[in-house]
Amino acid sequence: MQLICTSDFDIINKIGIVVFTISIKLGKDTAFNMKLTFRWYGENDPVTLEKIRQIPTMDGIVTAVYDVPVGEVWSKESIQALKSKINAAGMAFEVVESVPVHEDIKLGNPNAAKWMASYCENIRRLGEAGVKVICYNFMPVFDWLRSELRRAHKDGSNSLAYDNSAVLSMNPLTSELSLPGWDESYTKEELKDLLNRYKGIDEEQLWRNLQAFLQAIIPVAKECNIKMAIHPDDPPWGLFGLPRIITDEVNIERFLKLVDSPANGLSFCTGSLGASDKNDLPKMARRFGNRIYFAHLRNIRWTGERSFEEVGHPTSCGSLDMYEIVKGLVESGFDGYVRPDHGRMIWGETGRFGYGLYDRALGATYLAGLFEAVERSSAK
Ligand code: DNO
Repeated sequence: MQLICTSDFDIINKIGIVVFTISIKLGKDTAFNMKLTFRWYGENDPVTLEKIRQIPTMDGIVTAVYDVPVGEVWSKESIQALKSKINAAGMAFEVVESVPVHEDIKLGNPNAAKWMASYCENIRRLGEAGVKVICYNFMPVFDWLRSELRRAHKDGSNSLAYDNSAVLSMNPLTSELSLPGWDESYTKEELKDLLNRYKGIDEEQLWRNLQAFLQAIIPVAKECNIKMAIHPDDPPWGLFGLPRIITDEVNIERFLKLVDSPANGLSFCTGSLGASDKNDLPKMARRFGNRIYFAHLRNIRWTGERSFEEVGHPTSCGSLDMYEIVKGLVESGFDGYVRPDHGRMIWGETGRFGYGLYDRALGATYLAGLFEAVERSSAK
């Protein structure tokens, strides 16, 4: 205090230098190994890069080229444009979610080879642009699926929810409901045709098709210094007679061995795997930590047999022990990319379901705090 009041310019200058040195040191000591990222849906996303960059400790953006049909090669210009925008906003572009897999590959039909070649070309182009991790999934026809988009909570927020009986009562061919994950680009006729084509595909056949895909892409990913990170099935059980296989510990072990390479890894999505109360997530985080390259960390609350609703990220808000999950990851040496996942809609926000700004930003700072605490106490 006394020193600061002095008018001696030199002393103030020295203090300035001292203070600066201390803050750098503090910054280092409080940093964590994981890299915090946020999903951004491109120019049309109301959650802008300028807003995202103001979330404390935000390192990078997770996004994709959205205007190219599934399976086609992304232009180098589009990839470069994404990278430049993200870098100009002060963040890194090192994770792509997703490069989607064409249904012909999952079906293992004669066109699969052609689509795999395009997939490999996308890996090469993304590698050239400095991308380090590519997230994808191998769920037939539907991606993530919910029965409700705005489940109301007592505190006035709302979120996505899944009620098994509601889903079982639906027929994807006749239902008028449009749910996230249901590809609206299919007409009813196309969807019917696609579902029919899956009739001969059971879990074992899907495993074989996945293995063929991995055998084609993993060597290319390795060459390009990219880690492939499969996203688990959400929810982790078969639906409408379609097989789902990235669902639990045993199957993930099997998946990693299909092509046992460091380039073949996981996106660890706690909300997806955690929908099944049989999945012990802290144990899985520990067991697979060295092959987890991307973590989607969010909480859910079980509401009945195969039913759940999405809640705020902290442990006390739901059924998953986020602290033990992060501890499991850190102690297994995880130093990959993390992103908060689906948020509730709070503070009157409207927008893309699960992907508003506010609750995901709260989730991001919560996760940053958890990692800082766990990493610093584990280092002792
Ligand atoms: C949902 C997302 C998934 C994920 C894909 C990865 O919010 O986590 O849609 O992006 O399954 O391919």
